[in-house]
Amino acid sequence: MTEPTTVVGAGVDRVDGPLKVAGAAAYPSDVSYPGMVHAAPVRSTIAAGRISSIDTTAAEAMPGVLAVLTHHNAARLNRGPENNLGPTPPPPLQDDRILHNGQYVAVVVAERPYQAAAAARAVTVGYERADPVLEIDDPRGELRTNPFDTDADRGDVATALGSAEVVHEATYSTAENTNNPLGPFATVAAWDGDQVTVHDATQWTSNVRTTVAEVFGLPEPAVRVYAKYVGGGFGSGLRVWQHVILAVLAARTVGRPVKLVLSRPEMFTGVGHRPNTVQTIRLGARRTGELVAIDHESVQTVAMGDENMEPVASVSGNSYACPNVAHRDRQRRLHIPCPGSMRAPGEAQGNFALESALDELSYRLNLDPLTLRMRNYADTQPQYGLPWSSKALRECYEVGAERFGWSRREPGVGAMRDGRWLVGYGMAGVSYLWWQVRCEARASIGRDGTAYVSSAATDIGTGTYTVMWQLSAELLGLELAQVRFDLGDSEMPWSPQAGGSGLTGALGNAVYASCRELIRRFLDTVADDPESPLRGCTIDDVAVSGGRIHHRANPGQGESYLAILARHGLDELTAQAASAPPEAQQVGMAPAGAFGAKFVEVHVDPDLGLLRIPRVVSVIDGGRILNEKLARSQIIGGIVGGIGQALFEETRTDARTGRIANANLGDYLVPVQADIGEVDVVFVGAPDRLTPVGTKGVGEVGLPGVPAAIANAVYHATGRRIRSLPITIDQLL
Ligand code: MCN
Ligand code: MOS
Repeated sequence: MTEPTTVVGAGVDRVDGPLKVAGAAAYPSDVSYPGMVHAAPVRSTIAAGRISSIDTTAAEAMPGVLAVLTHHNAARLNRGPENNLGPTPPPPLQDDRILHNGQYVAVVVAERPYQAAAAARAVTVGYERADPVLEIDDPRGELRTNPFDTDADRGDVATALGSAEVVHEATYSTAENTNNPLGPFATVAAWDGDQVTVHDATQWTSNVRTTVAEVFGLPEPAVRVYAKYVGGGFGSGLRVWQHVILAVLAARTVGRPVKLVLSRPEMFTGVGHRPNTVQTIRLGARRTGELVAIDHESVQTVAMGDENMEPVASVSGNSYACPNVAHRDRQRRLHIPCPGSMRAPGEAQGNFALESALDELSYRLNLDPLTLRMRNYADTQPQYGLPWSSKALRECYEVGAERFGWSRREPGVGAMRDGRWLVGYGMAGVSYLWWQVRCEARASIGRDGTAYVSSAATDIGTGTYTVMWQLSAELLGLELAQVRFDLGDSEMPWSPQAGGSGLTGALGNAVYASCRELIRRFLDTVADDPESPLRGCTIDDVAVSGGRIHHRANPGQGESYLAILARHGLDELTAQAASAPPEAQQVGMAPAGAFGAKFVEVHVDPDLGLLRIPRVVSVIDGGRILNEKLARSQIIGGIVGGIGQALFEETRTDARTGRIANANLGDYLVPVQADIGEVDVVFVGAPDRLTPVGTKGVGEVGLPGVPAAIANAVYHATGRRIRSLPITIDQLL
């Protein structure tokens, strides 16, 4: 339909950049209403047991305090709906049970934020303590088998392992990590009769609407949710957490708009985290390197009374051509805040185990780690045997090896040095899962010559506004300046979450569908118009450029959108359409997510245990890239997150009280600028064949593989195999 233009693909600057730099983009915590008051939660200081008493009289008497809600006086609420990420967290303040340290036990509403915070500290809670279950291997915690229904078994793993020429078995573990988006999560709720408006730091406005409606027993149209700008989420904004419900409840109770902003410590207990894992992998191989069996079992942690969807071991099902594969996930219920998605959920942990195990196998076989991956390359999707909708992982490996200088790698452990530093080269591959769901968009063109395209989607810092603006311009044959793309309002056409690296695909295809539908509406308008050079044309006969629809074969024969509107006395034409994820079996292809090859150089000071990462090369097949500049930022962010997971991030829970001991950015370490060396990001591959726009997601694929490549490089440098993340100084001394 459209001629390719330079609009898409180009490194267009963020359309929301100037607003953000100038402080003019209103994040949910910036939103204000006349008469607005403030809420502050009170959190449990024990991990398990019951509330035996709760005294709010002192708090209620404090200046500015309007209400203190506890399980005694809070309204009974419904639990929100299930969706493709699992159930909604249970509503807060419904009974006296304590299931984790940091659980909300009350919420204070006051005129000023500091008054609410002070009064929250004056609420006195008495507890009846029980012994908390806090360790992943504590048999008192229920061990859930196949909790996601993703366990799979192909071939005969036991027999293949029994007869394999080489078997490698090891256990790997990853620490609990906490999402720390820069923007604190905030909810502003304003009721007007039986209608409520909610501004929320969410990755999914449509879901907040459905959930608030269900929890408060409202019809969906009574709820409107805005998330125009979100200060990051990295998965923590996928669910409707309890503070959102607290804010809406508080606003209804006091009859005033309420703002609730989480503090950083509250972020550690209230908006999810990446669960820790213990994983056992067994690989069977021929001496020549061909894998004959993979067995992967993962145990992860989950909360009491809540769920988290996070398949970890399934990475082993789709990554390599291996006839006998079994993978199993297990979840241990503990008295901890509920985990949730954190950038590359499941994959971040599973890939570390699998790609570390392969590296170990390569040394056993005396094979180059890259050669081992190539030897087991999955040309077709290994579980279903279908051809991939696109896969340029081989090219990722080749281009990455070339740019990194992998051929300069001395195979021996400890063989490379730079002065007193030991030098190590490590690599890992990533085969990211595909995720796409239905999405809707609306497009219109009016008499001012501007196209307006919208969807309820969110831009959590990724660049959704910008790439959809570009795509709309291309699909309608307009300049960027003639287009407006808007999002972040649940009244707009329904959108799925910015999650699973799937929004660009889902929304891009919805924008494609709605723009095509809009062009059809223009063609319908002139179908019998004797004055129109487009009369009788179908969508397949035409192309668009320069604000005109014209014959594909003869660009001179056509007319502008404006001419059509004017001649027919129309103010505008509008079309709404949806994308639908294709059925793999129907299209005869296995839907492919992004692929990546990660190469890392480490320097280790053997006397001091210092570990430096001077270089990372990341080559990504993301299908068609809509904006190289933004997509590169995504991969760089993923690399930084991967370095965080590998070297720094670890949420520490006190074994007695279940209190998170490092719930602040002073004690919870994340990488800083000085920890990041040279970062080289390259995109390879071709548009994916599954959808018209041809994109694959890149929001997460940058992260997995980095921790394994680092651990593998550390082994190459030092001969120490670190099987637990994060890698700390003491492990290197
Ligand atoms: N993009 C592109 N071409 C493609 C695919 C993507 O140019 N073929 C660019 C676009 O700028 C797009 C961005 O990459 O906006 C991410 O697109 P996509 O991979 O589809 O991911 P989503 O839009 O679904 O965003 C969510 C994803 C996830 S799941 C997490 S976790 C994550 C991530 O994005 N959280 C982020 N990246 C983040 N980046 C920021 N700044 N903040 C977060 O919280
Ligand atoms: Mo991403 S962790 O799926 O929001």
